Amino acid sequence: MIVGLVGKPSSGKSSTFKAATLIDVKITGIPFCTIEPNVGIGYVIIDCVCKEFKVTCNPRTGVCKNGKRYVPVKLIDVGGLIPGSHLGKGIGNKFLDDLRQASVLIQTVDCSGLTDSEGKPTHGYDPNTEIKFLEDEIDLWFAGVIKRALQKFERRAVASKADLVKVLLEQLSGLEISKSCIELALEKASITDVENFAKVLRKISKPILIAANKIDLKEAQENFEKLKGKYEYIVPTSAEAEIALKKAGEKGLIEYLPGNDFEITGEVSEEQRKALEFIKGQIIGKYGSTGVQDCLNKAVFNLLKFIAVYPVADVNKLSDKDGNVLPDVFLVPQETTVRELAYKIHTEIGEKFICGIDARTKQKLSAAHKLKHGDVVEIAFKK
Ligand SMILES: Nc1nc2c(ncn2[C@@H]2O[C@H](COP(=O)(O)OP(=O)(O)OP(=O)(O)O)[C@@H](O)[C@H]2O)c(=O)[nH]1
Ligand SMILES: [Mg+2]
Repeated sequence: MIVGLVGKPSSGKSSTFKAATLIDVKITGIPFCTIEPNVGIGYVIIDCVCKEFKVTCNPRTGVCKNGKRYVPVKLIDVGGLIPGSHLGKGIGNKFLDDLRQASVLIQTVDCSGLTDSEGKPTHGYDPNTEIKFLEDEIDLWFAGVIKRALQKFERRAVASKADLVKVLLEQLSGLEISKSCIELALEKASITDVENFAKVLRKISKPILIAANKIDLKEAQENFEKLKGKYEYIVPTSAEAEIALKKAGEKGLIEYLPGNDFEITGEVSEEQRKALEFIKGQIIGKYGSTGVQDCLNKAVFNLLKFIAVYPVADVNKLSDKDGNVLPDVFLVPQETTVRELAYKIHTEIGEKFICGIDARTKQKLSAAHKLKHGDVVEIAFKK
């Protein structure tokens, strides 16, 4: 599962990346600061089932704090996009290809309108323009990839729709697109209009969530009021505030669970207190949180509609074979079947699959049984 951060130069992609991963990447007000992509691990946070089962879990990856489980997701922060990027403008289109593996995109928007389409300082820039051109750039890049793929198979005879799906799946394998996404796109749009087909397929396979960033600025708050009803998935964010809170949390100055409010628990200077009070009053008080955590969670669970499941080796102990309780959480697409989960754990377990066992009911689950969010499952297989 990879989440891609996209946006125009100076919108705050690297700041959002740093806020989510705490990796100290280069951040400046100078456009095209990022050239080589940054890759790191962020977390989606879910209510862990350990509370319900009254056990203490031992996560192999991520952590569990007070029943909140931090499940790792890979984040990629790429260079800034400007109008014409797909044709090689700005720093070119190579880095667009860095997004091939992303399952969902978060567009950071400079909601303050204090930078233009190329990230240069200005006043009163309309963030709608940025949202629109960015989507167009991504769609045109997608269309380019699809066109190249189509050229390759034009020489082959495509007799039926099933053939077309097969060929598209094969040719677009580098784009992390599932068969069901291709089938759905073909139902909605004809392949003969490649640009329109690309738009439809991109929307289904790599949906975009908008992070209305720099919400700590007055201009951004004003613009956000005009934007919020217009887009289905839009979250106000302040990457800068999130970095400040995470840092203060690390130093023990505050008690902070990302995505929530915080409490001052340490010795803070007058300056620090003022900055923290500003974040509390102007951001958390108005929007509920700094928004960065919310973006990741919404991208994975609302846009992609993924679910979290817990594979275990023993439903009675809820553990793996070494006795670690609830060691893993897998993020999988909705409708994932028990057999598909088995294959995700290990190809061999998929091949030798007998049945699944539900930890709550201890009932057997068939290969085709569809998993639900929060399921804890053992896979029985031929040894
Ligand atoms: N006020 C405010 N400024 C921010 C916020 N996030 C980022 N910035 C500032 O915006 C500028 C650009 O931030 P970056 O994170 O480097 O932007 P980027 O999108 O990665 O830029 P490129 O790599 O050049 O494409 C820096 O001066 C940041 O300090 C925020 O939430 N609030
Ligand atoms: Mg950057």
